[in-house]
Amino acid sequence: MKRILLTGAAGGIGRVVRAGLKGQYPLLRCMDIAEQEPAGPGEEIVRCDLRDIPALELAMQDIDCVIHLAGVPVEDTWEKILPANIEGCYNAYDTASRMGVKRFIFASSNHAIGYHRRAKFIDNTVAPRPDSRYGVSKVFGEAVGRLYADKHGMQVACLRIGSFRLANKPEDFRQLNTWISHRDMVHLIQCCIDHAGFHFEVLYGISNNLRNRWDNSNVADMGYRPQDNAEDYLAEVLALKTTEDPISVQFHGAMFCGLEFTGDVSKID
Ligand code: 15L
Repeated sequence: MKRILLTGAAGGIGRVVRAGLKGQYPLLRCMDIAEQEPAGPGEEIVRCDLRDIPALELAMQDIDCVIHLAGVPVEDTWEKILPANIEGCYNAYDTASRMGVKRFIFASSNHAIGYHRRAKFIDNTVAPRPDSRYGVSKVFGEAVGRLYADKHGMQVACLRIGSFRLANKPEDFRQLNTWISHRDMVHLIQCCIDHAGFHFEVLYGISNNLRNRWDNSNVADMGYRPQDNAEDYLAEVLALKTTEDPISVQFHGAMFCGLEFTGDVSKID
């Protein structure tokens, strides 16, 4: 994998990944709908909307591997999720496949499985249980990935990212199990780029956290060896005295689970 396209390169994770991959591959083409820092050596800058297919085709020309980070990164209205995370995500996979891209790394999220009870230690084979419209869009992105892997032989890795924070440290008690550091995030993506070959993988994007509640062991051969541990920030996190609402605290997806909630918590096993 030599020629890499990074979508969402101007976003929070995108900027860190761009910096981390700089100089590692012959080409890092950085794409976003927003303005970006000018291209450095080995970089190209592309401004492109995920709904503009001809522009996407140009962006994906001669690309070996797409890292698809673009999209709405949190819960939002359906009017915003639909074009970016559903239509845009489909366009990214479909254009990549038609342009002969061999590998696709999709930024999924823990919110694809957010309504699993936090008391349960879960692995990457659990059924989808989205906790939000955003979570539904991540389940959709994983499903499209499965389709393009099985039907078209594209190698697809879906990263269920936990809590990536710009400050590069956990910011509440839950993040002691869901946090991923910047260097572990870059390392996880590099493992997916550099791997000799795979079909379809789902990995949790978390650091080596003592309180980790997500089991990545069945994808150990992806080479992911996280170095950071949220527990190193325990005193700082406790001092923040953060609290969670009574619904969110019961589920892996936390804050998105309590949002707009009108259901019956006892029915969510
Ligand atoms: C996510 O997927 C969001 O992008 C992020 O901002 C947080 O909400 C994070 O999950 C989390 O669960 O902490």
